[in-house]
Amino acid sequence: MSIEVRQTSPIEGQKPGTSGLRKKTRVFMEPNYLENFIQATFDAIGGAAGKSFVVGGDGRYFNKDAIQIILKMAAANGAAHVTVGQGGILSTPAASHLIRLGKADGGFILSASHNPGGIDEDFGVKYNGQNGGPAPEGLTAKIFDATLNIKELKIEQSADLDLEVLGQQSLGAMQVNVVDPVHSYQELMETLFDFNAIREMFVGGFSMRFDAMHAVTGPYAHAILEDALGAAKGTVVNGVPLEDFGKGHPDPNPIWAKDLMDLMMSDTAPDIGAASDGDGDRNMIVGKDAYVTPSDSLAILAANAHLAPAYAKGLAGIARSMPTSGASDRVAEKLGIGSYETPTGWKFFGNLLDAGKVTLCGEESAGTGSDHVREKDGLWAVLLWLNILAVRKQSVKEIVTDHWQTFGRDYYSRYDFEAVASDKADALMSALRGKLADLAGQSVAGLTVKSADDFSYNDPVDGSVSSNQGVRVAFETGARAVFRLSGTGTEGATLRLYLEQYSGSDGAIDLDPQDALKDVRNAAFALSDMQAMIGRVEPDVIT
Ligand code: VG1
Ligand code: CO
Repeated sequence: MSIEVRQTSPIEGQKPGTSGLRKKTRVFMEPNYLENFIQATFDAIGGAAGKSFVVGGDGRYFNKDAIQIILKMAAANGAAHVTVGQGGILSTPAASHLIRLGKADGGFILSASHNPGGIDEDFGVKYNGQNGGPAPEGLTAKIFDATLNIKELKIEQSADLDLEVLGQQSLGAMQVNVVDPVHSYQELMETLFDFNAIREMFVGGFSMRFDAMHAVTGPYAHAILEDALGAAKGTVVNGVPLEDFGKGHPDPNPIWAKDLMDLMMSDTAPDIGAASDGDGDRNMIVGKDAYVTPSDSLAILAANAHLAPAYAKGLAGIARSMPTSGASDRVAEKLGIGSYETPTGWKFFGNLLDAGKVTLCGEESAGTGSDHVREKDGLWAVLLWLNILAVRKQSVKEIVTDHWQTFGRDYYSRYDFEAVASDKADALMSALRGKLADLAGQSVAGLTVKSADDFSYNDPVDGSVSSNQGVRVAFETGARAVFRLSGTGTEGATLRLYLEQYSGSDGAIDLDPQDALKDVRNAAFALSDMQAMIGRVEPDVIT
């Protein structure tokens, strides 16, 4: 066994986005592309010598090869120990848990989440720190800086390890432990929720469909929902992780999980439908004839979390990303606890969770989680819903309606404009930014602007400031429009327009969301001059 010290040079564009570095798979497969980024990460954290890491991914194409490379580089850089999921599989929340459980120094999660997988699709890598959470902006900046200054990388010259065999192996002086990807995660879930109550509910005839979308949650859902909780065999569909996710788009929303949506809107709908994304950190919840928006789901989970053992003592506070609707703020206010608004991306919740300021966090993009790990967690959200349903003994629809009757309803929808030419998307955003200063008080398409700004976040824990996090425009009618560019795409720009309209508990709560959002949508199109700026107002995806 010998260590190769390979001369290399910087590769442009290795700047981590909202959630790690995401590129076309073929780009990651180019000589030294992945290697440079991994070495830069080791360099940015002050070296790997003597440290321990967790490595795993969502099983997409190139996952296993990438893991072998990372293991050999960790060994060559002097790491003491690496824990790997069997077959290279670890969901994002399970990886976060293993980092915390084993007190590792950090971990590499290989995933491009909900983006399609395959040699012609997307791949990604993300570094998480000691708390189990995504590297904060300060560290991703250091990693990027290191990619620009890299001169050499170190990699062990050895045969590939067998990642199918559980247990200890060695790679040079480094110990590698291959673990069952589900086991520790399942144990954690058992400490959080009342498995007996959920089991009884299934025994009583409660029915469910969980769509794993051919992605990483299949093994987790089989073990937890069917084997441990007694959901009927066949509850989990598309439950075997495939390298190309069955050529699908493993994004749990009404568009990409259409089969599940159709079932839930039909006469044969089970009591609850749920789905998760590529790496298992997102969730979709849908009742019989009742799709629950992620923003509402966060608010409803917050209002009912005390019904599950882990949260019986109440919540410390609730955090949501800026584009997420204000529904959870209303719950926090009623509970008399803090509410926080952070930029998009789970990395911004880490400090609040570590400082004990919040217990639950959520994003409009189908991400919900708590202080049990430092990532959003798809199955956790599903289990919390099941626990609440088991205690309240009501349907999903009844619980949602009751919530709206108590708190009012935040009509919500996100419009995604994909593959927009980057220069046009940038021009739209900068034109908008240029208008913000004088916008308050003006009328746009019949709505009066209450406030407008480019969101800037002051982290209350470490004092760091993150600016230019999205343009938000609030109207006197209780409506809000938010504009931002995606930081997870791999081609062109994706413009996201987030629309929201609050209707109080005495107002209408049963409108079609697209009708309820008509005025703010028109105002958003007018304000951004969208047709002229990008040549269209028809989004590719509406969620
Ligand atoms: C998107 C979502 C964001 C989420 C991020 C990572 O980012 O909007 O809420 O945290 O994806 O989720 P962006 O920059 O494209 O809007 V995942 O499940 O892709 O790790
Ligand atoms: Co994800």
